[in-house]
Amino acid sequence: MISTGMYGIDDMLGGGIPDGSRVIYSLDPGVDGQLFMISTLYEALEQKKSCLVIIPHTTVEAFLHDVEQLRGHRIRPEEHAIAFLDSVDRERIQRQAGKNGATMTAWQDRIKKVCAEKKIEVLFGYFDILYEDLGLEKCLSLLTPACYPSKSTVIVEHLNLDGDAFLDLPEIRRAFDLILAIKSSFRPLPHFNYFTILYTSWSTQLRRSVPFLVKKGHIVPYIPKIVVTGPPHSGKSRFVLNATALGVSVDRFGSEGPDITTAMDFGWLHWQDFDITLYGTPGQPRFDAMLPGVLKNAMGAVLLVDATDRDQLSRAKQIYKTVAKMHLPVVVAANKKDLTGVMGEDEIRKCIGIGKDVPVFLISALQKNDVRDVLESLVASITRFIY
Ligand SMILES: Nc1nc2c(ncn2[C@@H]2O[C@H](COP(=O)(O)OP(=O)(O)OP(=O)(O)O)[C@@H](O)[C@H]2O)c(=O)[nH]1
Ligand SMILES: [Mg+2]
Repeated sequence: MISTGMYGIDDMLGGGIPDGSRVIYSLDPGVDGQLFMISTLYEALEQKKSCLVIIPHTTVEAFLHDVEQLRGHRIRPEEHAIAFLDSVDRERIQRQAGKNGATMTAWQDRIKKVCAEKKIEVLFGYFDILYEDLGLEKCLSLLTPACYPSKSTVIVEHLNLDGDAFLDLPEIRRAFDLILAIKSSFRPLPHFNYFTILYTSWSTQLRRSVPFLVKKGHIVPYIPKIVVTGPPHSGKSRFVLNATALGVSVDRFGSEGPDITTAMDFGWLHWQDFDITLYGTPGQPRFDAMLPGVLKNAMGAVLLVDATDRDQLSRAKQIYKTVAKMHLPVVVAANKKDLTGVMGEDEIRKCIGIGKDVPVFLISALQKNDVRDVLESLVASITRFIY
């Protein structure tokens, strides 16, 4: 198993990339995705694997310079088991092959030779320029075990100018064990980048899509906004505080009672390699006009209801309708399960009109584990959402 170098992604893949797999990191034009391949390369070197990097578009020195710019520190070839085939090799291969169309065989021979001499375990290929030289079909044949020891892992970065149709081609599905597409979208946030695990040959999991940020040379899965909403006194502030490492609540002690939220609750958490920001809304009806604005650009919502308070259910229903209109992943948390007079899930579902596909959790917002269960479910829905 080799790590992608991005631990959140390893988790989604069931621990990493199985040895001997063929992987494609497909980048949409303009998307900031070069760090995916680079992160995996750094990780493989860190694990002391012997690596071959095929960079027919550039020289070794230029490649090392670019990688240093992206990652923040330099790969020192003398300290690692790393070999290169670069633009100088490409010229040499083209010269040797001449005009008799033997370029593909020349590439195969060259890769085979380096793999054997250096006992290559992981092969990293930047093949875009070779499509022009060889065409797609021949390029894919460079990925077959005829070229390298069958236990080696092969990872290819590809600039995808042909859209999803290319990744759905049967020959692409056959050629790779993992297809990871790196894309950008304007929904729900302007200019956000995300990656999608489109296909893995070793599991039948649903496709997952995860927004990410680039932070200090690393890919960080990122959920910029989850909204926690619900009727007054349902436990929103408590939920946000117990979910997060760092949270603030703008409350006041008013004539309406203690701890009434009069602005927002904010919380930040780093969890399962995700950076997540939570926004808790104030529950008083006079803040209702805020809700659609707060939900704008949210990636998911938690609706908290006090499971002991029947009088608040019509209010919860109203809020649920507003949330449902946004077509966001949503989870309902029926709170205060530790108190007496708790309603059952069926009754809550019926009174609020909760859709079948929306999970309902019976929780206590005072229990951190309960709060994390709700978030885990919501994050899973968010990553399965098609942008
Ligand atoms: N027993 C019990 N009390 C809870 C639970 N969750 C919240 N509370 C209490 O319920 C009260 C309201 O909780 P908050 O988190 O302030 O509720 P809120 O939804 O933020 O309230 P507003 O901001 O005013 O709408 C507080 O006294 C909490 O301590 C729970 O699971 N069990
Ligand atoms: Mg509050």
